[in-house]
Amino acid sequence: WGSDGHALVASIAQTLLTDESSTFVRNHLPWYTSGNISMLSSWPDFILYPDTNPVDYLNWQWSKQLHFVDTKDWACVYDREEDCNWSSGQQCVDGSIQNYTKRLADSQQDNVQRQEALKFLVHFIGDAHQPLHAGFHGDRGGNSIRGHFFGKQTNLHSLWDTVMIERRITQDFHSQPALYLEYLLNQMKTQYAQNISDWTNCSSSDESRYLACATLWIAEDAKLNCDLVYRDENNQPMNVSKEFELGQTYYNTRMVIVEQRLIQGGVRLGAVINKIVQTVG
Ligand code: DCM
Ligand code: DCM
Ligand code: DCM
Ligand code: ZN
Ligand code: ZN
Repeated sequence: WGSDGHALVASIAQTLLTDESSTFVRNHLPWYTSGNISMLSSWPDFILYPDTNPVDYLNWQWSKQLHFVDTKDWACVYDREEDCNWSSGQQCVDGSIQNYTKRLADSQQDNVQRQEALKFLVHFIGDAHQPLHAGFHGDRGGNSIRGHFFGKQTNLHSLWDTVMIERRITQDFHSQPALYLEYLLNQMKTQYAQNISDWTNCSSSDESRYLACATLWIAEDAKLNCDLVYRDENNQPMNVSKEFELGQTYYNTRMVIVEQRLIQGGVRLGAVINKIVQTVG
């Protein structure tokens, strides 16, 4: 997601934190945030680029691949052993979520390490819910699929990261992300109230022993990609060899999914932080 998406996921999570968790995040973030997890939710993107971090961006390039994973083909299946470089250190969004939940829960880690772990975790649980952060191998998560949205040049990844969300906030919420947050919180409490306990469960997955079920979330991304993300308004598959022309129909039908994923990401991030704080005691 772009900065709006990450801030929304973090703000949704913030409303679900227990009192103990609120204190915990305040103690594991810089003082100037007052424990507001959305304030540094885009920090992992911010450090990567010369325009936002000219002095130091080269030192953070190792973390670039932790934002996503590529699946092998059009099978809509995520294979964690193969797709997440399991043998060479699990350098993908799935492995990084497992890694940073463990570090945050580990009181042996020093405060600098745990602060960094919290900032990464808030961001990566968001990215794990952007379907194209588990895109097909060979199209750079949709960055290589170019085309037009309402006549304006963009690519499929940016469309899902930022363009659709910004359009929604501009058109329906007076360009105010805070009003959109209120709307999403209301959706969470009404439309999706029945789903929350499912979403915070690892269900049948063998991940229940972990603090976060990232493998399951990424499997959901893979399925969404085949069903909806990589399909145009006539239900035809999209790929790098052809420019797309998308507008109102794609926007209407996919925005519902964007919103569901933002809410899911927020609900799960809140639950994971609460679980970590319980574990630490
Ligand atoms: N970004 C940036 N500077 C760049 C390229 C991208 O600040 N030169 C930001 C824009 C998006 C975010 O990174 O908000 C997308 O990051 P990702 O797709 O890794 O989540
Ligand atoms: N920063 C950020 N995201 C923003 C705006 C600013 O991550 N949207 C930067 C400001 C500081 C840095 O993050 O330079 C704070 O991180 P640290 O305490 O690790 O230096
Ligand atoms: N990205 C992705 N999958 C890839 C490559 C990149 O999801 N295989 C994401 C990470 C960034 C965005 O796309 O958020 C832009 O990447 P870059 O800055 O490498 O162009
Ligand atoms: Zn992205
Ligand atoms: Zn990211």
